[in-house]
Amino acid sequence: MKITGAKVFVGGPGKNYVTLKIMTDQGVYGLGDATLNNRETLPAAYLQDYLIPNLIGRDPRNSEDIWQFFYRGAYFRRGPIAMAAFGAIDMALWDIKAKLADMPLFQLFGGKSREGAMVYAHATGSDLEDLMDSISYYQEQGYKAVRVQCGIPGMPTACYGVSETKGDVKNYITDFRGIIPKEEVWDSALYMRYMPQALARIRERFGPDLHILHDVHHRLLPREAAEFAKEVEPVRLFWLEDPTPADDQDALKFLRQHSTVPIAIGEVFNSIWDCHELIQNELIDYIRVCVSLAGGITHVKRIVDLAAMHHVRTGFHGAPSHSPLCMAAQAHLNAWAPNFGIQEYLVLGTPECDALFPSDHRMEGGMVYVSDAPGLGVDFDESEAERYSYKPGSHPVVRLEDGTLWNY
Ligand code: KDG
Ligand code: MG
Repeated sequence: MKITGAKVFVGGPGKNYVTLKIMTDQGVYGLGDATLNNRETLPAAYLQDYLIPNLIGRDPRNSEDIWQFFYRGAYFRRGPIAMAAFGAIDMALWDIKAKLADMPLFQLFGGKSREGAMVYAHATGSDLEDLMDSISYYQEQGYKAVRVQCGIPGMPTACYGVSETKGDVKNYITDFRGIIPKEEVWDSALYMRYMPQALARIRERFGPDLHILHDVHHRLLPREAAEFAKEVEPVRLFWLEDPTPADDQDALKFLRQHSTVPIAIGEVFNSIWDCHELIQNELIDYIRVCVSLAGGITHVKRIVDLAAMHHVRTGFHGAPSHSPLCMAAQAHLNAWAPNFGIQEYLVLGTPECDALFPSDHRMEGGMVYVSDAPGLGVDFDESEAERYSYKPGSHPVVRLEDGTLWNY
């Protein structure tokens, strides 16, 4: 069996999904996602210029050897662009393998450990009242877990994960006005004064059963993060995400000495080498990598297995930029993983998105139920894809009031 060709598409409804399709001489094809939010053209170019020419003629069933060939062959290891490109190939090869076996992908990992996998939604508000309405909305939809982010009185510009005006549901992660980023201003002292009591009021209003998550988005210093984590302990958060910049792993040691709040980290990681110490030293509770940016199923499964040995559970990244292909690969891992924790889930199912990526993965009552179709269980409609093209976008850049550059 041989790979005969591969194509890359960039675009989607309000997103720049990077979709890879690998074709074989037996008519079976595989699909993968290489979307690197706001840098989408780069994994696409890596695939087109270097990886696809090296795929032609290879046996697609040898996904491990192909992964090693690209990873070791690049010489310059890791990094989000390369790992996203390797990840898309790997995802597509697992899709092919499962289609050949005529099985849904989770069967190749060891079958199902659960029927439904709990997901969390993003509740957001320009202020606390607005956020409370948003939480109620998701609760009414059946969600058992919500991430809560709100505007902070006196903060010079919008905080991470919130819109500037009441009820506005704009996509606050990508600004499609161009590649020159918007600049926001952040004040850690205001945040630390306001947010703990806001979280306490949310717990009071919604009672003990709702799973409440909160994302600090790398904005606090280690000492501040420890103080914040200690203060929010009575809220009993499901998790506190990215309390400090994730690249300083020692910061977590200090936080751990001061608080028992569950910690989730890893959406910016792209390899096991970024998180093995955090996992082995049991400094985190949830690992947030995603299949598309961390080298695909082959590599992420290694992270999941290491995490399982250290009581660290999964909480895969699933921001709005993740395509239904990445979310499907994660749905299969979530169905299998003995150490599944939760899945971030932003509503993908617009009619346009469903037309581009038809599938019967199902979300109901705050749980995702994985498809039983062979492979990833998601298709890609190339004629629909012709409607879309790349749109330049950017993340905001954050500064302190005196102009010092800070972490988005
Ligand atoms: O592209 C960046 C986003 O994926 C990130 O800001 C989203 O923090 C995020 C989350 O938890 O989904
Ligand atoms: Mg996050």
